[in-house]
Amino acid sequence: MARRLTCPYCYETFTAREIGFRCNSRMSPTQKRCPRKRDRILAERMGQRAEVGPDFAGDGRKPTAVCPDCDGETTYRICPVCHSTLPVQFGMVENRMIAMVGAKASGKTVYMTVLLHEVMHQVGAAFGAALMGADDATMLRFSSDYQDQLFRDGQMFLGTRTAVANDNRVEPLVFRFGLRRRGLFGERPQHTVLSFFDTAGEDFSSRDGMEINTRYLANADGIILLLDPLQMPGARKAARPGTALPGSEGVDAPGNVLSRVTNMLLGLQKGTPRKVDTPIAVVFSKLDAFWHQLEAGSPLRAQPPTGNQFDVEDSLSVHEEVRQLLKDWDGVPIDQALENNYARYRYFGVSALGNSPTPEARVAPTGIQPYRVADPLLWLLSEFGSVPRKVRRKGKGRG
Ligand SMILES: Nc1nc2c(ncn2[C@@H]2O[C@H](COP(=O)(O)OP(=O)(O)OP(=O)(O)O)[C@@H](O)[C@H]2O)c(=O)[nH]1
Ligand SMILES: [Mg+2]
Ligand SMILES: [Zn+2]
Ligand SMILES: [Zn+2]
Repeated sequence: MARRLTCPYCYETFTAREIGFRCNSRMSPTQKRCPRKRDRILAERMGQRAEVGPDFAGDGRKPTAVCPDCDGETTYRICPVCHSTLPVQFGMVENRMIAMVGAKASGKTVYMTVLLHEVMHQVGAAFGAALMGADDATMLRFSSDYQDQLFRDGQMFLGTRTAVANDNRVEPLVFRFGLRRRGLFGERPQHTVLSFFDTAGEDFSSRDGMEINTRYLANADGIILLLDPLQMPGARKAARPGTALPGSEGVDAPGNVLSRVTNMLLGLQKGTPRKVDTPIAVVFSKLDAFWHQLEAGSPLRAQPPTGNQFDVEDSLSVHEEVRQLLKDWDGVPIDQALENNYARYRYFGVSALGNSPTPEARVAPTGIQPYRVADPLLWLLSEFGSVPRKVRRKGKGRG
């Protein structure tokens, strides 16, 4: 059976052959030009109403095709299901979908924004990596809806619109992650297409919302589950005085979100029940509210190692430290649920902002000081084999 590819925009799957084409609507060698018009499927599935060239079928395994109407050659390849233009080299480079899930107000949107910003700047530079939007819409949307609001205007986000309220759509941000890797033939860039989608917390507490998210989760290659310690009764009381606490009305306990996601993933399995194989990064957010409680030698107070590899030993010590914290936070059931149901999980502790926002929902005057935000992504990339691992001690278990 031909390998199935997943569209980074709609998460539907298809074979390379089924990939379609879109005419570029330019003057062709035979002096014809296809008019642009609205693409009904693109409008319905992705909410995009711009006028575009006509779509046509061709052999999607090839990088180009000739338009039957105008004889012009096009390089625009489109998803056969949602008609989004696929990233350059789609099907030829790694394509990884990363789903971000978590309860309402757990910090998903803030975290995603800071994570992508960091990888585009500091982390990317240290890693010899580049991250760029795979398409104009992603670039525009990432800067105007996310980056500017937080980094330029210093404003927190309103709750993310639920998929149900958004015409049953989820709109992923699609990036190309390029890493210079030294190989046999000198340095050559290795590209991975990364698709991130940020859900609304409410989507995990309603059946309809859950259904829409099922396809996305089922086809995700990695999951980032954000858990907010400030929403855990055992931790809330230990938060630094003055921390902005999330309201508890309508908020799902972190353990409940995990159960819903787990039940859904297990429900998709056919045959003998086994553990979920999708790697899941279990990320505790807003760590800045707990630093005062951690011992001076805690790996969650240390600066993460730098370098251009994923540091396995450091990651495992953070993992163990979080597991210990879970005991104080009445989070042992979370640990058991992960151990029983997931073949690959890893704990992380991050602070996207480095400080509590002001009561006016603005970035603190000290600015945004991200802590360990890239760790979960680097772990996932190392699980995919897209980022090299650094193992210091022998026999220290799997990375
Ligand atoms: N102390 C602290 N608070 C944070 C941090 N990140 C987010 N918050 C707080 O958490 C609130 C919610 O963050 P969002 O990222 O909007 O949460 P969300 O998970 O996207 O919420 P929904 O879209 O409603 O599901 C923010 O307005 C901040 O008050 C952090 O790193 N530290
Ligand atoms: Mg949000
Ligand atoms: Zn044409
Ligand atoms: Zn698609």
